[in-house]
Amino acid sequence: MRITFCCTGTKAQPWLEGLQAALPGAVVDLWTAGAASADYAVVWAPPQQFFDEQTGLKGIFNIGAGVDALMKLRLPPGVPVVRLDDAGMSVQMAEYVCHAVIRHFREFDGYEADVNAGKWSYRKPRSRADFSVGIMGMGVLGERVAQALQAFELPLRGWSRSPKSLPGVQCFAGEAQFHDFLAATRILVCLLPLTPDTRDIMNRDTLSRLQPDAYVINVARGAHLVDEDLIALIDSGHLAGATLDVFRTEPLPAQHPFWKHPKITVTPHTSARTLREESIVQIAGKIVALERGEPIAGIVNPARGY
Ligand code: NDP
Ligand code: OXD
Repeated sequence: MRITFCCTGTKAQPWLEGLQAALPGAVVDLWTAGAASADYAVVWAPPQQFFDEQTGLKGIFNIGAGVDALMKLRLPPGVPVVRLDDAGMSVQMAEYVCHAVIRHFREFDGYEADVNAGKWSYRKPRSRADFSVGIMGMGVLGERVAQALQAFELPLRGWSRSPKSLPGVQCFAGEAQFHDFLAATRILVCLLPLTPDTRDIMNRDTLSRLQPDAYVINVARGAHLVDEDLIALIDSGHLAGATLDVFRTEPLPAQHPFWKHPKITVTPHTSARTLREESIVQIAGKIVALERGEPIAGIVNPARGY
């Protein structure tokens, strides 16, 4: 069995060694233009040429949860595309989102500024009931985030494509319930996949429907958010601010207003990193399962785009 590795922006050698160790019977190679076609591909944002040449693939493994970069390419028809299914990302995402929610709710950003100015000051405790957290995208990551947030007793709501029932979470589904979901949300967390249905989903209209003084946390993809609409709503006072981990252009360009905005916190797409060892175990296990003709989780539905 041949496995080809083509991951833009990723140090290849440790992956090649790890995959080889996990699948000792396989030949594991770094893809080069013109290479013979392999059985399985391990990829992150490969060029179109990769798929044009690799015509014998039986499976395509993406080393991330989001497959939006892959979905833009012409993929070989009928070949399963498999995304990472947690692989150590959900606990990181839970840490990141809980930190951002609590930092905002408890006004730790304000305390930090006060302390830096040498000020010993108190703020009036806020009511938990006023800080309903709404999670858009209740999949592998969204569910784990909701589970983690339950410890802090903030009201929780979740929105997904198909209806769900989760203890302690008020669940909304589909376009018909989107506005109701937004209307009572004070802290909005985006954990949607980027698809034609979700691109630009956080815009002037939808963000205006949130509770006054709402806060936005985007940890999914930059193209979910219309940047200038967010800034306009923060500057007009409708929104309190935002924590953003993902951007339309990454790295975030030096002149982008997000960098210096006093009410926006920026992190460099780091909320849930791909963990190499966990990912290799997952991918190798799924390759073995596919070879045996067994079903696997995490296959992308091309019609849905995630
Ligand atoms: P999943 O596929 O497990 O979950 C996606 C969720 O979004 C599902 O609940 C799905 O609904 C819902 N959804 C999809 N389309 C719509 C829609 N049109 N309307 C309403 N709900 C919708 O993905 P993950 O949880 O694993 O990952 C989510 C995203 O997080 C990734 O696609 C990626 O972009 C991003 N990500 C970001 C990282 C970072 O470091 N910043 C790291 C990892 C991922 P349903 O349940 O009904 O299918
Ligand atoms: C992912 C990411 O999709 O890291 O896994 O953004």
